[in-house]
Amino acid sequence: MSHPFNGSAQKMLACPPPPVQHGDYRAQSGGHSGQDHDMQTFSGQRFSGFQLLRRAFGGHKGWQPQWRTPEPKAEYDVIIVGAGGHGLACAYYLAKEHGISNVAVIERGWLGGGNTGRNTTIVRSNYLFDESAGLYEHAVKLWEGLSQDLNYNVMYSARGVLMLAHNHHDVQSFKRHVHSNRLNGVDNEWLSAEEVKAFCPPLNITSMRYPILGGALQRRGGTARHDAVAWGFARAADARGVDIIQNCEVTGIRRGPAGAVEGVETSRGFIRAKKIGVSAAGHSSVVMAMAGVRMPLESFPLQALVSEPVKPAFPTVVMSNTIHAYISQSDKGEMVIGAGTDAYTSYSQRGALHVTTHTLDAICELVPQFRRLRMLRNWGGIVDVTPDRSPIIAKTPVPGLYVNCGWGTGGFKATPGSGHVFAHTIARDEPHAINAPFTIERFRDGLLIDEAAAAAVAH
Ligand code: FAD
Ligand code: PYC
Repeated sequence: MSHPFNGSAQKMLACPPPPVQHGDYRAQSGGHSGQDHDMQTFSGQRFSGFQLLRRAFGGHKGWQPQWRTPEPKAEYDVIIVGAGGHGLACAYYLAKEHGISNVAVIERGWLGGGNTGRNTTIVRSNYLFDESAGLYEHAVKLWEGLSQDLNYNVMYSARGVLMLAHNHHDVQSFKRHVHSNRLNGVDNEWLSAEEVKAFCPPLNITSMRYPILGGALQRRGGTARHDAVAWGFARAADARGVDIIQNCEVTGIRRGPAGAVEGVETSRGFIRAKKIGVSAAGHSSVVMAMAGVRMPLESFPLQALVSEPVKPAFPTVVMSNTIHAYISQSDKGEMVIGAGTDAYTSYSQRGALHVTTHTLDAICELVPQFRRLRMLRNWGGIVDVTPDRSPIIAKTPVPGLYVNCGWGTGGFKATPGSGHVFAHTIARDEPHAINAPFTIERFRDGLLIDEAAAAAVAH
């Protein structure tokens, strides 16, 4: 599958490299031994306006590949299963913040080809409970400086996320979120129907089944460029010595006589490690079962679709739980649209047609002029959903095994924050204060973090 809504952004970002063999550009850049080398000295390829100009005059020849294609080593300090944004971010922060760079990220397909490359890129932190506000706000703060940190334009665009209220219950629920968010230092504000219209003029606020009564606006919310996030973390992790092994499926997790992990069986042989972090999204329960751990997860297909590209016409991100649709405009001009999961569990990366037609009905009601838009393509991803719609980022009952999963329909927004606290959990063998509540045991102990309402349209 190609990236679902590839846009003009790619022209601004250097494209991912063709695969090169281990060593190819280490030689060019004078060798590399891990954490001693920062991105600049390793690849000699920091991106800047000056570099773009210089390369333009040279016909754009000489850009180096952005990451290596190494052969797996026999042993690593840490293995991360899954090269989505979360796994790559974790590897990056392991190297950057904990000095652990003897790390492999093992990916059965291509990096960023899972939900990271299939999502609709909404970023926000307007969750109800203190625990979630802490986690998602940690991520938003990292988003705000991420392009600079990675030296890679992840195109974080704080264009606002507006959640529409269409009935009395919505009004009460969103006002409760606004108050709760503000108490937690998270920006969110209530807009009247007229203020909603002024903020997003294309919206039809009156002549519909459920007229818009107001909305909750998080101005710092918005979007980021999904594939750039995967590529930026991959490049930065690779530059710090992390091996990203693509086309390598984890088929088993080997445990020793005392129960601790010893390494992973893969389609390219056994790889030893005393610590394994699983970040496999929709397939988390499958991978965890390899170590004998049963997860409280269900996996569903979630779909999205994009229209033909048009000129800038939609200024923000709009979500409506009640009529069940959400929409934003990509930088290329496509309307990026989605709604809920299919009603049945499945591992098929496609979904039912009636879900998309229902979504488009709702979009035509919200923004009547979009009736004239043609839809270009749709796709699906497999999302891993917990009973309380909050993630799990935790140690597991198996020594040396850690898991980051259960993000369901809403984990893209958390990518840097999740990677950051998961790296802490693996490096220190104890959770960061921010992810301490997000255990597996909460489903046994009843300490749920019920974010079904904040999970919004998609659940
Ligand atoms: P992934 O990117 O899926 O990475 C997991 C990787 O693990 C995959 O690449 C997979 O190939 C690999 N893997 C699995 N099994 C194995 C194995 N055995 N061996 C090796 N590798 C393996 N979230 C938001 O915050 N905002 C949104 O607007 C939003 N919209 C969405 C729209 C859609 C249509 C979908 C499907 C999801 C959406 N999400 C959204 C959710 C978001 O995409 C995910 O929560 C997030 O991207 C998960 O990131 P990840 O890195 O954990 O997973
Ligand atoms: O979590 O904001 C979200 C979201 C929107 C669409 C899918 N997930």
